[in-house]
Amino acid sequence: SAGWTYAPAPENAAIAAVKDRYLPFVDGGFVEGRGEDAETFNPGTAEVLATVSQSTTDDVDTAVAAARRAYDEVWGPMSGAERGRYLFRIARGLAERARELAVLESLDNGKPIRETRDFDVPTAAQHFFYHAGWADKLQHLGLGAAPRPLGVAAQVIPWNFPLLMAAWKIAPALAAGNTVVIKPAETTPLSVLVLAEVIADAGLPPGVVNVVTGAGDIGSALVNHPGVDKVAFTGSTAVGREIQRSLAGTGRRVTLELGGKGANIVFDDAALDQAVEGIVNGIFFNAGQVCCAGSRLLVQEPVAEEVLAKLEARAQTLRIGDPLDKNTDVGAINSPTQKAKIDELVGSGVAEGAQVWRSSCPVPERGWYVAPTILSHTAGSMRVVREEIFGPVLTVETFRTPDEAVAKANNTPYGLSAGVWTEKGSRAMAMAGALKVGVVWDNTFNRFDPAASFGGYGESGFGREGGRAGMAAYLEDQS
Ligand code: TXE
Repeated sequence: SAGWTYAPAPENAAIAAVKDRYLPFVDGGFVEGRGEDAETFNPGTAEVLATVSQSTTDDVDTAVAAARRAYDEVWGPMSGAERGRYLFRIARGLAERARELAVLESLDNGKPIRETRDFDVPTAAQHFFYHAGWADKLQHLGLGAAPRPLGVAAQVIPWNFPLLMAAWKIAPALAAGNTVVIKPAETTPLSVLVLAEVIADAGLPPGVVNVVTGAGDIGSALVNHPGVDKVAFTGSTAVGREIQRSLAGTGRRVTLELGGKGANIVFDDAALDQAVEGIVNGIFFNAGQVCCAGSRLLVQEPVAEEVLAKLEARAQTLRIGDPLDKNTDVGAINSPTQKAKIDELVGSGVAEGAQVWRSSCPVPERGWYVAPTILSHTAGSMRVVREEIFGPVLTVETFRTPDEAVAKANNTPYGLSAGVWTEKGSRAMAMAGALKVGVVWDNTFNRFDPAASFGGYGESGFGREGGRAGMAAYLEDQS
């Protein structure tokens, strides 16, 4: 989509992309963490992929101090134009290492190489290109003084889009003049540590970006560190709530991007084959491990049977398996914990009376896989309809009127995304106005642009990433 071209990968590309051991990146260098090493796994095979040196809370102190010094002495005072040049270099560095990063991301996360190659990596690069363009524009936005950076940003990201979430967090922070300490998820640290190499190669001053490794305890130490001015978190609603509670009264700025339970709403006048493609993409992209996944299908009664039949036929054609195989449509689930959560929720749906359709495509014996699953005859009270499953599992409900569709779509504590499928533009706009979500797709799904803001209502969190609203999250205004 960004115009990259990809040469065929060499035979040993997978091996070449992975080192045996990775180190945290602090104050401009890759340094041993003071904790005990941890392993990261290849979800496609359940085998150990690499060893990662782990940060401790002392390492968090060191990283925050480095970020503070870099902010005070170099990055904060630097002109926007100069910061923009660094961001362009990072973007180009990502594009140059795109194939290696795509392979590494597939190996560490389990998602298909087609997705990492065509989506995750180019979209991450686009994000840096886009924000590079903001850096020098900020000085001329209004009448008053230029908006100011906040200082040191603590950023904690999840495992479902490791590289892309790092780009979403780091690019606007740097463009605005903040420095960063970021912690990737413990199951997917590798691509973010390669991004640190790209950042080092781009010549960024030491301390501007720091990557600490570790699990939730290190995430907690980072976001609660007194030397931090701004916290940005993407992850579970439970941890988001905990962060909000622990930061209450500190005056520190927080944005939270949490879970979702997106509705994909199909009206009877929709182009049904196109809608089916969108539904498939909405829930089986990244095996449904997507906060804005279209995990609830709401389909208008007259076409419900037809849509379900088409959907099952289409889902049956999806190839499940080796994430590195270019023909794979649905890869592995990131961790055995996540797979267990998905299996448990599907079981609860069955126990509560839902009807289950599951793809009969063979699933590899090793690794953590879940075949595409569709639960119909569901009710709004069932756990599978209420809770975020975060897997390749779609629930199906029907509706008669647009009002009923809105009521059902909004009947969730979340509010991140929705899709509306209709040939009537006026209806699409009216629906968008009535849906309490941060993003509505019309006759498409899961489309992203760095210029468009992304974020949610209610238990999906608050604050936006991307676009002008995303920049505002890293700036303080003065008149
Ligand atoms: O999330 P966690 P988990 C949802 C999804 C998934 C569920 C659980 O439904 O099944 O959450 O996933 C760090 N202070 N989403 O358990 O624990 C952690 O190390 C600070 C939706 O993996 O929230 C990791 O880096 N940080 C979501 C990150 O938080 C803490 C994406 C996310 O892990 C911490 C991921 C603490 N106390 C899961 N505890 C989305 N919005 O897309 C953990 N972490």
